[in-house]
Amino acid sequence: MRAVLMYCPHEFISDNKEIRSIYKSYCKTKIMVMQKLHMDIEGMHCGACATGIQMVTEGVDGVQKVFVSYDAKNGDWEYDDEKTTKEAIVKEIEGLGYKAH
Ligand SMILES: [Cu+2]
Repeated sequence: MRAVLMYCPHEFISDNKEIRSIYKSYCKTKIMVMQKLHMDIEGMHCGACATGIQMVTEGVDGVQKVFVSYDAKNGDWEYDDEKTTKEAIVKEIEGLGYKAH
């Protein structure tokens, strides 16, 4: 089943898990706030490396948005922290032979 992303009109985006859970219980709207993750990536040697990391991590269940930059040697992810973890995303990247931290 695919998650539907809806933002509550009363809600503000917070990185704080406790604040988000308070909002989740308050609001009648089903809220799914994505966890934001920024990591540096070591070992990329061309744009295809970035594309590969992007495609593989997009395939992780719960990952909603990915942008990997070869030029900046880093990436940004948005994921549902009830479905996946930072560790799971890192594991996929390491499986391709890169380091992410
Ligand atoms: Cu490459």
